[in-house]
Amino acid sequence: MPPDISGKWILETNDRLEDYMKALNIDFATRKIALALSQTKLITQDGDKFTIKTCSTFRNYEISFTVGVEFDEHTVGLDNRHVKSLIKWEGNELVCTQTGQKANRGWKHWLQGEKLYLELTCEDVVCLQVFKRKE
Ligand code: VLZ
Repeated sequence: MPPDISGKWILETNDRLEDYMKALNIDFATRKIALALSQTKLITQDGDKFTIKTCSTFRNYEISFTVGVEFDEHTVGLDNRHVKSLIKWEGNELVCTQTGQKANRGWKHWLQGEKLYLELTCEDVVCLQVFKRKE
């Protein structure tokens, strides 16, 4: 059984988010706003089907996917690129590969203790976010 990462999670710490956004060529103004804001992850998980909403007062971003099924992802409101995304379980980590213009792009989620971790990667930059349960 894969871990259950569903729920409402609030960002606690953020490491190298600005470098990650720079690697994606996100503009200065958007980076400054994004950095200043809190983020909430709303995750629903029903077997292999997931929805992950990344929410802030500035902008929201949502994906829905089935584990093991590649889909077209348009990163509207982030860097606005088109990528092919494939998400798989690798042990207890939920791992996404985003194939497109940017090399080495993807993310992974895992649970550790009471926390939800997210590593966001683009080119040589790795951003680490840690979330705690909300409510
Ligand atoms: O999440 O890829 O949970 O899509 C920074 C956004 C990058 C700045 C967020 C603020 C990337 C804008 C989130 C708020 C939306 C991401 C995946 C893994 C699911």
